[in-house]
Amino acid sequence: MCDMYLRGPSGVITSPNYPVQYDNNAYCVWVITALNPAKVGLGAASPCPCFSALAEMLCSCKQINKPDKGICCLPWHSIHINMLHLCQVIKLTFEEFELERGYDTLTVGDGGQVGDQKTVLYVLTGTTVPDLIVSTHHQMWLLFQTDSVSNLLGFKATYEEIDQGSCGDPGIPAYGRREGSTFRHGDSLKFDCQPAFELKGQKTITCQKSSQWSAQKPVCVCKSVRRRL
Ligand SMILES: [Ca+2]
Repeated sequence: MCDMYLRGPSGVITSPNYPVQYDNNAYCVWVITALNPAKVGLGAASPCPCFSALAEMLCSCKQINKPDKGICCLPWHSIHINMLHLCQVIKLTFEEFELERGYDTLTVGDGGQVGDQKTVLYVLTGTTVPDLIVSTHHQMWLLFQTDSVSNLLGFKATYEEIDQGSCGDPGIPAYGRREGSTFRHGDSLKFDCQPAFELKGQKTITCQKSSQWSAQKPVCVCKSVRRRL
């Protein structure tokens, strides 16, 4: 339950016991690996950075070291390695999030080395539902740690494989509008709110090379109405 190796293309991750409170002294690890065979296509684009690591994982034959000539021994059939297109990364979207602030944490990292400080993307805690997180590799790791007192509801998140080079769809704020509908590196999205609502946060966010948006998507809050006495 607590140490799980998950595969794409999609799935759900919850804290232990969810939707009941998590345990004290929890230490849970998840590693998500993108693997969508449907994305393996002939004559696809040139290999991306995630390519070799994933190919190594899939293949055991030695020819793997000669990507221009080698044959990759995929489980379902053999295929010329230079024709593979396996550039999928992991998008994590939170639905609920409730951890004891500062004492219970969910650390999210890029790649498959759980706990590697160099690969930490976010250390999440508290009760604000985080925005989506996208890895830059074909793997993402999560580490859930709690202390010895006080436990809350925990978290529920869904993961999904998406094409590398995207920050993922951050959604549209309730009572808001969005200009822009592409989420590739360098793309920007502009937000505004319906009448009677005002925008809190950044009006424009940009998809950065790190596959993270430059800021969280804004929210639309009701304009304060002054009462006449
Ligand atoms: Ca705690």
